[in-house]
Amino acid sequence: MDRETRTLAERHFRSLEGRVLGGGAAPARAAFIAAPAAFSYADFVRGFLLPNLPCVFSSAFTEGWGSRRRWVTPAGMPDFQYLLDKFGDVIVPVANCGVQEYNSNPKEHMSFRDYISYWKEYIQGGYSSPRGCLYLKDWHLCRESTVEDLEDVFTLPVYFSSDWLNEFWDALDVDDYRFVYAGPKGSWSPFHADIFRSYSWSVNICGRKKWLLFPPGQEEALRDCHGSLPYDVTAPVLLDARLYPRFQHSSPPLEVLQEAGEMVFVPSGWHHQVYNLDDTISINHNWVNGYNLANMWHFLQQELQAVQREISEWKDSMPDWHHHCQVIMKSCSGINFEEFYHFLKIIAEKRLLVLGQGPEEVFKDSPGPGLGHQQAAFDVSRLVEVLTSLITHPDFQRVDTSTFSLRPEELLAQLKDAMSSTAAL
Ligand SMILES: O=C(O)CCC(=O)C(=O)O
Ligand SMILES: [Fe+2]
Repeated sequence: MDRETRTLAERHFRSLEGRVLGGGAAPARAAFIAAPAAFSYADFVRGFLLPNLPCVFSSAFTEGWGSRRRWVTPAGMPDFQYLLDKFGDVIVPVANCGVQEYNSNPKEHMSFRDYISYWKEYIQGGYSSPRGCLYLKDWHLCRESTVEDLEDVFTLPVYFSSDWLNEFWDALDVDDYRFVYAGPKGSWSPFHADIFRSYSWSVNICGRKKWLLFPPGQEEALRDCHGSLPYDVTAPVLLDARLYPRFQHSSPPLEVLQEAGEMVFVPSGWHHQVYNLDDTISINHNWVNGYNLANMWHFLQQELQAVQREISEWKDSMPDWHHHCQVIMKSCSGINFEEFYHFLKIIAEKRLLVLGQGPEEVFKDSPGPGLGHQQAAFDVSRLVEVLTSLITHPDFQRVDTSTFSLRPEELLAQLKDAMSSTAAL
């Protein structure tokens, strides 16, 4: 990140005064970025991260990826034999697209070998099977494969390289948000927004996808009379004004057709529904960084409020009611306020370390926007804003922080110190 982009981004967040990145109305079409050489990280910040808008990168951006050469036949189909030789024994999660379970699909686990036999049978059966349409989703390929098998599968595009979510999980070595999706023509993902209001990027290794994208807030008009969001935004039942009273006032989604090799950027909080138009394999990552951190924090506060509403009747009779709300939140949302603090702390400590180093050390291993001083300084400014809000939140004040290795107030003081010394960088 250069000085000018940092100044622009910091000014943008100051002008928001704590409000989160929104979406406004959907543009008529998503921007298409044709040439890697003509598109810098600063262009991505200005054009898409700050306004929180989607875009599509041409296949030239993924031209050199090993997966695009090795996983695909000359006819553009998944190379089943190659993939079986590499990953046949791996156990993968598989969703049944034809069965609705709440707003998602039930999942089972099977070997990749069994999934490929199913897929071939599905194609031979004219894209139909008594087993239904099965979709391999959320396969943690990176975590579950050897370094050799992953060699040159993909190269993380610089635009997505500031990724605190995966940085955090890598530091703990227990999870990640790097996925492979693979499914036949007709498989699809129901309407949703991504976990913690993260961004997503998605590359088709082979095949094509159709995306229906809704800017943040527009999902409100899609709620049914009980306030629930739909499973399928194209279902005819949405036309029934008694069940979906606001649907007639909703705006049509932004439609994106993603060709093989192309890369889609999904901004924070945009709901979406996705169809595989061909037999398709994609690599999808979820990521959070300084630009959508406040969106994540805002989302977590909403999640806690939802839990509190749900068990409000026990507020007076249940000892430790607030603590129970945090426990429930952790099991429903995967994270609670304490863990969010831990996430901020891990990233903050790494940025403080970078700012304590000389410029030669910092740039040694980080080409492109990497983790240079300007990026670390910007990250610290975002951490200060969100940590200040977390510390002053009444529900965080109820969390027992006495056993934490670093007290939140102390961490905030260190970050503020660092921030004042980065002003002149
Ligand atoms: O490709 C799909 O089926 C879903 C992808 C998705 O929801 C995402 O990348 O956020
Ligand atoms: Fe998604």
